[in-house]
Amino acid sequence: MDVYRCSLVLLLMGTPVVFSNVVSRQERTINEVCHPSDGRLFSIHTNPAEIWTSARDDCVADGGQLASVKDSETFQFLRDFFANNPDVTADISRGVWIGLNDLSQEGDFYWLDGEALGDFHPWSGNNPNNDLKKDSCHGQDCVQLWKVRNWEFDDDYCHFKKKAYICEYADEC
Ligand SMILES: [Ca+2]
Ligand SMILES: [Ca+2]
Repeated sequence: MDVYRCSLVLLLMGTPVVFSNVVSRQERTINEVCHPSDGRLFSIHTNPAEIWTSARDDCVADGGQLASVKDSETFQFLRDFFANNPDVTADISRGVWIGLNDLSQEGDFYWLDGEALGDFHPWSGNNPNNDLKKDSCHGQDCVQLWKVRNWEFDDDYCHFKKKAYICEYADEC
């Protein structure tokens, strides 16, 4: 590990968060869809793509949070939504961030509401693999859904991969 480079990265990460790319709520579009049973509105933000931490902050600034996908109903619902909306699928071809991460402790995945990853965890292939190839400082600590992996969970690089992201807003449907 290159200690100097890692220190520099950490220094940059410590700078104050600036909400310069906050995407304000738009009128309901094809990119917004109601959860079938729990009242959540999912809003799929595709432009601009964001690194995970910026996506997380944008959702919060907008009154929501990066989406939780804690059960098979929600997971299958989103997959069906993507399958039925090819325009959305095209916009999220590089994957879409959700609110699951192991930033605090490697291998311990938590949702942004503080709940630990439960029994439902449709990891794709050999994931989570915390691949270190492109970021030996951190590995992969943030989770995406990606068509290439059949929309199953995949840990990816939080700090430089820019992707679309799903915000959820409680009690909006
Ligand atoms: Ca990790
Ligand atoms: Ca991975």
